[in-house]
Amino acid sequence: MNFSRVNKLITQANINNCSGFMLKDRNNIRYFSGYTGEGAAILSENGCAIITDSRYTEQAQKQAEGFEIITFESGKYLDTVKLTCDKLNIDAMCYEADVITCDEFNTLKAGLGAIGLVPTKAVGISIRKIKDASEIKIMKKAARVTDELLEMAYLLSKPGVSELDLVAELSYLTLKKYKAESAFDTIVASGDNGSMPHALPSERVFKSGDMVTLDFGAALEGYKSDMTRTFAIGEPSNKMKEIYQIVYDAQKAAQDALKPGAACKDIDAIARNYITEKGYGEYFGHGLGHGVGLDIHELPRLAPTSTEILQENMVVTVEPGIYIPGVGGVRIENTCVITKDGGKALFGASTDMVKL
Ligand SMILES: [Mn+2]
Repeated sequence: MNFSRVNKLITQANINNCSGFMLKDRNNIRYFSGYTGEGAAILSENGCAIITDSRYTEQAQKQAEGFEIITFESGKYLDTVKLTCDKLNIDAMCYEADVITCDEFNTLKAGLGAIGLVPTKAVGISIRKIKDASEIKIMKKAARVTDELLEMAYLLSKPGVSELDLVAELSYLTLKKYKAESAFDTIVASGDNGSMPHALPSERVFKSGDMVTLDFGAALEGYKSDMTRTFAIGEPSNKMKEIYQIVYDAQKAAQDALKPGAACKDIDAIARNYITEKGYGEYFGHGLGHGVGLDIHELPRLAPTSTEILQENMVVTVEPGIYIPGVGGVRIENTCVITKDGGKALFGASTDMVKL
């Protein structure tokens, strides 16, 4: 059991006048217990438990060291949760109001009788904002895999290859060569498809003169990396070169400004103001970046409305873009760790324009 993590969660329960915390979010359960399967986790000062069904009993016993593993029988889930709370002397517990459905809540409330339920939002993910040394180590490893996959993407991308071909090849290599998972559904957007920031990969084939946006990442032990590069097949148009240079400069300026104590909205503004000054503000609609970890989108957010301050050992993306319908788009993204000396990209890959 990772006592430091568990104690932080129990402290949050206490602040909410609760003696226990119930987790349903799988990445929260994973972070606090090590268990990666389905079920619920209940954490308290008097002990911690995983409640699951027989498909996962053995796995939970292996993964969740220090947790009591309780297998519920079909139809007995609520009874088992209630018995576990009684056993751990929990009279009120926090739950993740932003994770469970209304239906789950109503069922839980009806089944738990006098045990109080206190709604909380984003507690687990807030604790997860600051990464420890073991997390940063595995994220660096995932980033190196992503760097190598990018090199292979460059070798594979040529006229006649389709967006879906590239997605399929990268997916296979991720699993076969690196025993890793894809961090999320890979985005490949070529030519004028590039104007859609999250375009669905299609059967469109690359043509000479295209720019191709590739947004992807490898995950190891659940920890994700998030990279975007926009590269050229042959010689792109002058317009696309102009846009590339603006996004490149915006990305670099924002990344260079990362440091502990900086306001997330100010980092966003560095890139956004630059792109606006160059006349493309209306073509950059999304936030500049987001935290990354077990989830691909975590806290903090780098966006105009963010109220958060960067701290050492947060891991965030910096990913400005310009997207022009009928023309195409450019996005450049690095995942960066905040160190006391500033932000450091986890990737080795250059953000210079690559022409294949
Ligand atoms: Mn991203």
